[in-house]
Amino acid sequence: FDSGAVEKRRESLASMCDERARMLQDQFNVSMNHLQALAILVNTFHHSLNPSAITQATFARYAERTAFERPLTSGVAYAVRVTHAERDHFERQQGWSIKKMYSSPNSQGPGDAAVAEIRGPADEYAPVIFAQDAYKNVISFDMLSGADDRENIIRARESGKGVLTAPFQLLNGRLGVILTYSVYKSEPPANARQQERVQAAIGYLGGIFDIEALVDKLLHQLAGKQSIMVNVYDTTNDKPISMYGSDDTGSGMYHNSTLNFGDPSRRHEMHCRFMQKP
Ligand code: WA2
Repeated sequence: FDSGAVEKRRESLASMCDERARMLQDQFNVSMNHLQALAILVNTFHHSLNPSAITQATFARYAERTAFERPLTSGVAYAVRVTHAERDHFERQQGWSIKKMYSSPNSQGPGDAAVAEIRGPADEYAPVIFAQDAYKNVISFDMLSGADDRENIIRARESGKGVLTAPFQLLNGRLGVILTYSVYKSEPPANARQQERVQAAIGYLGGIFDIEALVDKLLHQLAGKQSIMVNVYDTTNDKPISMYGSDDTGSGMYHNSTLNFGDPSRRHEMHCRFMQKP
């Protein structure tokens, strides 16, 4: 058949796919910037004031009213650093005790590895103290007790940058990725050593990205949504993890657009196909 027509079709698929990838990336970037601003807000009005000017109620209200600034997130949460020596005092002050995630011995969740790995008293904890209403069920849970959250927190405080988990099953059962910014007692210089950053860390602000629901909403806003099929993958490891879409099989042409979510240690791709044969 007509090779000119095939070429046209290929170009049209490429441009639609690139447009969607760029749009997703922009929305991700906007959300990420606002999470960084929220980390600064918590530092300024919680850690740097005595008494703190933030309560769960005011945090939840502010987060809800500024949610439009973080279009790909379904919520935000803030976890504070607590050493083992501070634990009793902290728990009495809060009126609740620090809980482990995925603590059921029979749970089949992604956290099982973490449960086996972290036994007995830890030397430090990262309990959530503030959360947007949709995630207030995570308040009091130690974010260092789940493998994905733990790795993200450790990378965030060492790097001083926004870092991203792979997609994993959240406590609410949904698939999500978490973007974390560390909060520091005093902002380390840009060239600070890793160890200085780790010592200065006092808390961790996380944005919860509900990729499935929010990418769908985003793509529906685009014309021609019916004509192409979109899949998003975390391709950091050998085995790609699906973040959005289903049934990425079928023959025929497909286009691969790269996505940059700002964390250099993770890779993402968008794959697009036409729904119909020409
Ligand atoms: N937030 C909500 N649900 C979750 C979750 C989480 N982490 N982990 C598993 N289910 C406070 O990076 C710091 C939020 C973690 C931030």
